[in-house]
Amino acid sequence: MVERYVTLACVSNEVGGDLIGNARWLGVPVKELLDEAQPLDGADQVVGRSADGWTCGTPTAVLRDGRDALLAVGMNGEPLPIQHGFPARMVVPGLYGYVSACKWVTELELTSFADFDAYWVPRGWSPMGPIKTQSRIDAPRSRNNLTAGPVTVAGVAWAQHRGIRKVEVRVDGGPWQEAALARSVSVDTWVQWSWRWDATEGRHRLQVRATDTTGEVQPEQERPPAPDGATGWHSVDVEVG
Ligand SMILES: Nc1nc2c(c(=O)[nH]1)N[C@H]1C(S)=C(S)[C@@H](COP(=O)(O)O)O[C@H]1N2
Ligand SMILES: [Mo]
Repeated sequence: MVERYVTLACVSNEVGGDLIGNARWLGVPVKELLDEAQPLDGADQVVGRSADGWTCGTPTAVLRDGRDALLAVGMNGEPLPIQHGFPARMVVPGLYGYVSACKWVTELELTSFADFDAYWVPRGWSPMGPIKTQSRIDAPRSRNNLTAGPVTVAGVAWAQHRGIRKVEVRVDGGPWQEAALARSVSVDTWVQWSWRWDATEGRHRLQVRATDTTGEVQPEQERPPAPDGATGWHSVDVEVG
C-alpha cells in the first residue's frame, strides 16, 4: 500500500464553494489491480459499484496512466470514516468525485462507456469529469469590516494532476497582480496562495484566477456545475473603513 495526499472535489461545487477538501489517503494503487486483471482493449471504462447501489464510471486509461489512483482504506492516518467510504473507496487525482470516488465499494467491473451509463449520466451529467482549474478567496470574505492599510488576501487554487502555475488577484477590475504560492504537496493537491493588498477606504471587489501548468487560464465565463463543473472567477466584495 502507498500513502498519498489528494484533493477531492465535487462537480456540484459552485465557484467559491466548499465542496472540496484535501486528505492523506492510504490504499492500493488501482493500476496494479488492473495490470493483474489484464483488461481487453475495448474495456475503456471501470465501473465502481457500492453498498448504497450507486455507480460511477472512470476511464480505464486514467487509472493506468501512472497517477496515484487508489483503492483506499485509510484517511488521515486512520481507517476510513464510515461517511467517507469505510471499508474501502476509490480516490482518483484529477477527476470529480462523481466519476471516480466510489465509496463503500463492493465491485469494480471492466466494461465500456458504450455499454454502461453510471448513476449520474442519465441524470444529465457528463460521462467524463476532469477537474477544471479553479481558485477561491478565503480571506477576506464578504461583510468583513476591514481597516485601510495592508490586508492579506488569501485562498486556495487547484487543478488536480496538472498542478497550478500561477494565481492572480485584481481589485475593482484593475490589473492582475501575481500572488505568492505556498509549496503544494504535489500536482494532485490544492495550493494555498496569498497577496498583500494596500486597502483603501470604500467598497471594493476582489477577484482571483488561476493558471495551471499546461498554461490554461481559469475561464471568466460563468457556468453552472451541470453538466461537468462550474466555471468563472470567484469575487468577494468588501467594505474598507
Ligand atoms: N457509494 C457512493 N460513493 C460516492 C457517492 C455516492 O453517492 N455513493 N458520491 C460521490 C460524489 S458525487 C463525491 S463528490 C464524493 C464525495 O466524497 P466525500 O464524501 O468523501 O467527500 O463521493 C463520491 N462517491
Ligand atoms: Mo459530488
